[in-house]
This record gives sequence, structure tokens and C-alpha cells, in this order.
Amino acid sequence: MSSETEFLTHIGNAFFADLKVRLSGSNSSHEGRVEVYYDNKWGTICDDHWGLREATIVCKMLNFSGAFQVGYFGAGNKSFPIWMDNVKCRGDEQSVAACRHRGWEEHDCSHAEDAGVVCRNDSIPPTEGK
Ligand SMILES: [Ca+2]
Repeated sequence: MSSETEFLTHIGNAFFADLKVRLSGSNSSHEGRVEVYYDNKWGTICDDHWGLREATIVCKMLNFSGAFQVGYFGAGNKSFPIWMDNVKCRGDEQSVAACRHRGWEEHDCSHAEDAGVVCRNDSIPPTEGK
């Protein structure tokens, strides 16, 4: 099973084409450190304000029904940017890129704060036009 998927999301005037997300740093496909692909580079998300609501958005992007809990799965590669910080989601976003955050690569974090998720282990096929 692929642990990454592509999303196409329109938020106001912003256009998030092909935002990819994957889970790293664990042996299971349903949990791990959240890594997002932006500006041609994989990077991480700081865990400031990171909670179940934010984790749920990431898990749904990966076709799980939701998140079981947040977790820490080690530091991302030192060369990776920390792409997002202070992420706050409403809960109905199609992509974590649509949640409020400080701005790409704007953060006060280190990789010791890389956000992780434990998704409900019930991957479901993508649904069309909900
Ligand atoms: Ca912060």
C-alpha cells in the first residue's frame, strides 16, 4: 500500500497542487512522522499546537478514516525543512496545507518537535466527489 497520496485543493485564491504527505520513522504504514512535499522538498511539521484534529486531516489524506492519537516518531532528516508550524485545522479541510499555519518554513522549532500521527488502521479506498 502506498503511504503517500496526492491532493488537489483550492482554498480561496491559494492553489495547492499535488501536496503529498507520507508517514516516516515507523515500521507501520498507518503511523509515523508526518512529512509533506512542498517546493520540491520533503519536510516536516512542528508539533506546536499539533493535536487530534490536525492528525485527523493527515490521516484522511492517506485514506484512513481518522486518527487514533498523535505521537513522536523521531526527528526528520536534518537537511529537511520544517515546513509548517502552529498548524491549526478547523476539521473539514481536504489537505493539511489548507489549515492555518505560520507560513511555509516559518517556525521556531527543531526536528525534536517533528509531528507524528497514529492513524486508525483501516485504510479505505478513495471516494469520489463527496
Ligand atoms: Ca511554534
